[in-house]
Amino acid sequence: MLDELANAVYNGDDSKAAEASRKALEAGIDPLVAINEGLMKGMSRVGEDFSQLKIYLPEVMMASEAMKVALGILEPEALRRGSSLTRRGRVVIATITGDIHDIGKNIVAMLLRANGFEVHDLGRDVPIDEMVRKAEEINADFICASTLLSTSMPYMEDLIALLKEKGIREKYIVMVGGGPVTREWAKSIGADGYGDDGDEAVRVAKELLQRRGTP
Ligand code: B12
Repeated sequence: MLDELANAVYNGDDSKAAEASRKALEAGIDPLVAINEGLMKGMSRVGEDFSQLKIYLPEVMMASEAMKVALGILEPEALRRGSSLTRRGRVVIATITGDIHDIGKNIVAMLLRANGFEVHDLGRDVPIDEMVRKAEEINADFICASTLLSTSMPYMEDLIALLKEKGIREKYIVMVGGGPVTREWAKSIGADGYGDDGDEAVRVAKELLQRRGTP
């Protein structure tokens, strides 16, 4: 069944993606497992084949549409299951300036929500001053920035510089992630946390919040 989900994404088949998602839920598969071990496997095959020029942008767009359709079915169930958890922290998340990739950011946002975080998702191609403005407005604990484009990575560094310039760096836990972002690079720009995938993002967020002394 997980293979069916992966194949539906890989083939960019919306109706199969919807059907496989419903079947997985009916069969009692945890929606987070369906996402991580089904949909994400399909998308990483898309990524590999795209890099090797075995497929082109239209196929990638179809795959991301199929992934969104499937997430639309699996996500509400994942959230329903996580909704009994207590609030763990307030998060502002966005894909940073210049970048429209949002599948990974959406997954991180969804997993954080499913784990009890209050998530304010600002979308994609979001300027850093808008992220900071929102964080100040809602008194956030976290600012999370995602990018898949190496050309947008410098804006993450600018985000931290902007917080310092405003004298509010210590108010926020800054986490970064996305394809070209590495643990080492995150550390080098002074980010507080990094996650290779959504699961790690949640684990690190919980650890950082605990270290800060917030329940
Ligand atoms: C799908 C896709 C697209 C879709 C995006 C649809 C959408 N709504 O997101 C479309 C077709 C629109 C697209 C467009 C483009 N793309 Co594109 N795309 C991809 C592809 C195939 C998959 C990306 C993806 O969704 N992965 C699946 C998700 C689940 O993984 P993820 O994003 O990495 O997220 C996980 C982790 O990174 C982490 N994470 C993510 N964010 C965060 C944030 C935090 C805080 C934390 C802790 C963790 C975390 O957790 C996530 C969940 O596990 C990649 C190839 C690849 N190998 O990644 C290329 C890729 C990212 N694209 C690329 C490019 C160049 C482009 C274009 C510029 C192409 C063009 N010439 O127009 C445009 C972008 C234009 C723009 N201004 O943004 C390059 C980027 C190269 C680079 N490093 O700069 C890649 C790597 C392809 C390649 N090999 O060349 N793309």
